[in-house]
Amino acid sequence: MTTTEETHAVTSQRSTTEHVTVHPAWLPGAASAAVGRRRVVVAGDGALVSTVAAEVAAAVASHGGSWTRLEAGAGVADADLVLTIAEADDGPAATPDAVVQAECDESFRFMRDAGSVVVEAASDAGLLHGWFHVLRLGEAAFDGPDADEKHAPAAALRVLDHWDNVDEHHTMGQVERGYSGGSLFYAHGRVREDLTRVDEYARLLASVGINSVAINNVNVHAREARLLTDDLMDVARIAAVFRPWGIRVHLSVSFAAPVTLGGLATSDPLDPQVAHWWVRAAARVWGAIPDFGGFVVKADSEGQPGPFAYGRTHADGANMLARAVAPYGGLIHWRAFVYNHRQDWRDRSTDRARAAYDHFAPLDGQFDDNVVVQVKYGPLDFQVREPVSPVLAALPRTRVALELQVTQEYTGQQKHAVYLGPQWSEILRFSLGDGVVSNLATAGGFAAVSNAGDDPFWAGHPFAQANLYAYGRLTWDPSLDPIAVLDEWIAQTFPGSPVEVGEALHAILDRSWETYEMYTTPLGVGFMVRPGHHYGPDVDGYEYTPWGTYHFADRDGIGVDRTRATGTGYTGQYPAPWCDVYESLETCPDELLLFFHHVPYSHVLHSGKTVIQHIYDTHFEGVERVEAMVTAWEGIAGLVEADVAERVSERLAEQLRSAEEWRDQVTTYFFRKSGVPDAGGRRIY
Ligand code: GCV
Repeated sequence: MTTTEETHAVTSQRSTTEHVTVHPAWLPGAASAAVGRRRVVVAGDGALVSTVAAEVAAAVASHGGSWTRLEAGAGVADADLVLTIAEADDGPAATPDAVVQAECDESFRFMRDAGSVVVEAASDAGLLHGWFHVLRLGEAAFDGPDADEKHAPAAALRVLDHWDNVDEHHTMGQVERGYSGGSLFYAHGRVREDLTRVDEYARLLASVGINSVAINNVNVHAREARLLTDDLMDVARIAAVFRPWGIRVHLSVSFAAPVTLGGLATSDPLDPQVAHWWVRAAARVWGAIPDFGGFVVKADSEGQPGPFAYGRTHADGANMLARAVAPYGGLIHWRAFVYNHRQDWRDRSTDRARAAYDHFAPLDGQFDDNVVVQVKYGPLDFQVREPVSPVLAALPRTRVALELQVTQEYTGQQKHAVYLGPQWSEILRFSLGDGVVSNLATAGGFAAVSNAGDDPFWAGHPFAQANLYAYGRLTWDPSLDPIAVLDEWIAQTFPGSPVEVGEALHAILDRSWETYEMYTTPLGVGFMVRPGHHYGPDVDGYEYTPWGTYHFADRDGIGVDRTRATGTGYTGQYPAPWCDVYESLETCPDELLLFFHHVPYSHVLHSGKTVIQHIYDTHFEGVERVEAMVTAWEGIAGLVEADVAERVSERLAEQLRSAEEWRDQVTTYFFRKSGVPDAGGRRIY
């Protein structure tokens, strides 16, 4: 059958929803041109094979090719591209229609023989990944030498968490730490009727291998809690939109739900009535959404309820929930972000960085198999520079997910162009015990806070789309070079652009993470942001607060002594060699010096500069680099679409203003504290 009858709509051009013209991100119509002009065969059964078929149908309809859909195992006709489910010895591998299989084999094989391509997958999810691989390669899929490659994700879980509130008027905004307008899922206090953009978003996520989303804030307020009850059928509508893209939906739930929603007197995890309440809740949820993914829980953290109130451990809490969802193959993503947010700043012995390890390391081996302990990449909170969390090495008998932040809470809030691929790559390649990735790959995976919203550019800053793209690509294959990933994003987002466009985008973005670090908080000390919204400089903003994020700058020096010898002992949470590397001033890397040590301003870094001169130099150079970004952009702005040009220009102007503000406040603050003049004699206020 050669057909265009598939019902699923495929968006490949700018779409217009609710009077907003939406940018196609990295999947513009041009992306499908190489496939669309060829003869394509799609063979096999399964819900996601139908998605692939619809994609192929749309591509050939736009570009003049042809396509055929065959039964699994049918003799394959002459074709340029065959997308097929592999014949398994023990029966069909495809998932049953309309249900995304949990943790199936998502791999695919890519074979090229004299310009003809066969993509073969064990499951329909794998075939969808294979399809997007071909789309990403474009003409290059068909050019080049014969090939036979196996592609498989590094880990089973590749999740995006949305910190979306249903309530548009929430004090934290509709999307907590969201910089891209309102929520994609909710409007006017309820789930949107029109989920067209959710469908487009799901396609973007599927194209980079994301297979799960959590659709509400981990801070679960009263309105959001009702997603689990009154609004469950609306959640089912969202799940139905994600399903054809191989993405399972999760909900964040409140540990106190048996009390707040169920009217019980307690949410003690060892109380049988509480366990029963969750068993019934799970039965309701999976009854409505058979392929529901599971629950995300932020417990005993920043005011959220948890098992501590009942003298129970986090294993007690997580396992009680895990048992309720286990019959359905559900997961509990239990966050390790647990610390005392009401500490006394006068108390130098309490170290927030220690908290997650102190709470969770003793529980290793006590969590049920369907609990995934979700660990932020650093011990504090998504700072521009932190050491990799030692918790990732402390739970060898636990499923663990590494949590990253695509939304740029502490990295410029999508007003600043900051490509985070290099940061994530550095974390993913860091060797901690057996290596972060091998620890995660066994059974865990990756989660990240999404940066997407209902902004026409999805992410506020058009360049922030690159972070969403890179999160998917790097968690599928952490060995990828983040700059090569950026190159992929540029090629797909600006197809057919003159070569200068790509060059300028690389000039702006390749080292933008480092640039942001230069003009903001120095040498790993962190924070120095305005309290509350976390944008812009305020060196002492958190210094005398209960949040545990201090720099301890005085007239003589700066930094947090986290050594075993004289400080909080945090270095002792690391396995060898890091416990010693970080302990010693001789071996501690410059970029983390102030995270681990309190040193005088005159301390000489490995770079040969004093700490104070490093602070001056990096802040002046950081601003110069932003000026160079602006110049690079001005050179090509006329070569890209007008709305993109306008948005980027406006954001770069703000980045420059803000970088100057950071430079002037930070250099002035440390000049006033230390009394040491800048050797370069530059203007300090
Ligand atoms: C959703 C940081 C953010 C909070 C966020 C929290 C978390 O503290 O500032 O907005 O809460 O992390 O990860 O739970």
